[in-house]
Amino acid sequence: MKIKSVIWVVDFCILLLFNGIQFSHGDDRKLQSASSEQQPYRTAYHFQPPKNWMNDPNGPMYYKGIYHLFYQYNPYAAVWGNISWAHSISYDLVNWIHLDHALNPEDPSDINGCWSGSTTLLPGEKPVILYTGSDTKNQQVQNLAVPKNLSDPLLMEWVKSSHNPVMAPIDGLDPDNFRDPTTAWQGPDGLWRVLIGNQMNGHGRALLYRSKDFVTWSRSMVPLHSSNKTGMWECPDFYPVAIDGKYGVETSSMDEVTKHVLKASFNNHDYYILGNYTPTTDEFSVDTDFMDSGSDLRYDYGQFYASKSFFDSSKKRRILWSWIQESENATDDIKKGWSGLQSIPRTILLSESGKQLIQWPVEEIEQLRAENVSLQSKELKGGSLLEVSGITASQADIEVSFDLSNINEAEPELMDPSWIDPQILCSQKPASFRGNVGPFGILVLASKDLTERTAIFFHIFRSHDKYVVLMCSDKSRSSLREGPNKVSYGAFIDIDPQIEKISLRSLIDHSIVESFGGEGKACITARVYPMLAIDKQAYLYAFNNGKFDVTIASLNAWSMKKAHIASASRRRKLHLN
Ligand SMILES: *[C@@H]1O[C@H](CO)[C@@H](O)[C@H](O)[C@H]1NC(C)=O
Ligand SMILES: *[C@@H]1O[C@H](CO)[C@@H](O)[C@H](O)[C@H]1NC(C)=O
Ligand SMILES: *[C@@H]1O[C@H](CO)[C@@H](O)[C@H](O)[C@H]1NC(C)=O
Ligand SMILES: *[C@@H]1O[C@H](CO)[C@@H](O)[C@H](O)[C@H]1NC(C)=O
Ligand SMILES: CC(=O)N[C@H]1CO[C@H](CO)[C@@H](O)[C@@H]1O
Repeated sequence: MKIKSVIWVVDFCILLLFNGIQFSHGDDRKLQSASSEQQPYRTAYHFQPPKNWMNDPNGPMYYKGIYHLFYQYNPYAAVWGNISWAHSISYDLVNWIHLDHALNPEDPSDINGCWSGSTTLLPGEKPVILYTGSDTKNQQVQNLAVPKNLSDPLLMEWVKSSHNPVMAPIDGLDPDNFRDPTTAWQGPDGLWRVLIGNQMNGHGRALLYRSKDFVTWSRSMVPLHSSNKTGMWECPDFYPVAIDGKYGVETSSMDEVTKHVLKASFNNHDYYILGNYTPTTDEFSVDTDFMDSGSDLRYDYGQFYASKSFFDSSKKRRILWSWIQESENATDDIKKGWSGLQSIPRTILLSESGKQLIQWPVEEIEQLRAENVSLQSKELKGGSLLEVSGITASQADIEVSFDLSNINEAEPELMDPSWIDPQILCSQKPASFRGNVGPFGILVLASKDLTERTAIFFHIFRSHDKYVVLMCSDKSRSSLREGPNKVSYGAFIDIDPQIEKISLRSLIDHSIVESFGGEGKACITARVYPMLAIDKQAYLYAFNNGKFDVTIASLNAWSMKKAHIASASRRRKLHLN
């Protein structure tokens, strides 16, 4: 008798064992095996799907030992459309496995798209998703979904509620501007609260809904907050931060030693304000409001939008994810077959001053650090350039700090920084500008001949009896190509250079440079598309274009290894006689 042997063949040869499920590098490997000449802009340690369009991060959470990230995804093309919730999991926020989609647009309440939303962990560790659906009439509604099998830590399958939609644009709400539910929090009366982004008469507001059971929701007559000075608020986020600044705080925690952060996405940026929230009355009294003169608090002053935070109970920290859009056009995206990255996840804390947030890449990313170079107390003469060699400059993590002994020579021309747009100042005084104390900093993704380079630098000005620290990310010379957007970004950093070192950390990954100035007080993310400065042809320099000398107090730079980002393999069954 012939025995039919059954063997399992996995699509590709690299296997990871993950809770007994087999995964392969599938599409990723195909893309990577395409030469880097064809894919010079794919990243090595940022989160991205194997192909196609990705935008907002959705519903990040930590559940039974696993980090989950969902995100807005088009399964069919590298442009926005047919939006589904893609789903990936990780043990360490660095290495990821792509699973099947959690939500697809196939029901009346989301047939035109499963748009952004959040997860909430209900008591007994029961996760639920609230998300925006675009319904049969293209109206925005809010929907509920729950895991099919709570014992599955991967939460592979989700079931949409038969009560959907659970919130509809009734009573005069604009059905085109009613979206992006936050993670819910529970008040002292036991009711759940959630915010929905909305606009009224062209202005942004965060609607407040309450529910006992997550299914029946009623809208508070008063929004949690609104503003006359902005348009529509997308992707609101609302969470407590500890005043002692050491740990993250769970979203429902009503500890009184917190402030609350309200974030809203508008004008292509993620703006936030700080204030005091009173859970018994749902009043939110803000310290300084959105667009108030003299205040411009943004998570990031570069390319960074539609972010979302979550509380990581395993390490008691709050983590922020964000969509990092391309700075090329759709034709370029279609050609490369993909569009969009996620930022390196960042921890968020309140600064000691209580006036702003501090962000820093999650510590796990440091496991990718490989060879390093290190410099201490190195003088950078006015007008000098120093090559930093010995690492892979296209895929690197750099930490540098500067001492300024000539600070009193800073140009005295700056008036009140609250009336000056730092972004304009950075384009008026780019890296090539000859100042006094600055510009000094680093040139990344630079070609050997320096015709291509992205400069991240500081420039110190004197303003009355104080010093003002300007941080710039100058893309004006980032590529010889004509197409990509090359605006410069800028921010003022709230530090006193007389007593504090000027520090910078930059994460460089082929087409992205994420920079953290003043130990996370000002962050600037830039997307760049060099033609020459790719892979081994990328160089790193420190520079000082000011007239006065500065000192590199210390510089540590590491090559970064590639993260493992794999797809769940579809196993094929072969029958052999
Ligand atoms: C639920 O998930 C657990 C853990 O993966 C699995 O053992 C169990 O068979 C699943 N139950 C169903 C009904 O699929
Ligand atoms: C909006 O502006 C009007 C005056 O134009 C003011 O009375 C009102 O309080 C403002 N509302 C908010 C929320 O700022
Ligand atoms: C740099 O690498 C050397 C080994 O080559 C190691 O001893 C040293 O600790 C590393 N320095 C840093 C700052 O990681
Ligand atoms: C997109 O940019 C490329 C250069 O990168 C240019 O050749 C093309 O004409 C642009 N397409 C559109 C539609 O703007
Ligand atoms: C494959 C697929 O379903 N594509 C659809 C994506 O959405 C557009 C409309 O936005 C449809 O025309 C496509 O058929």
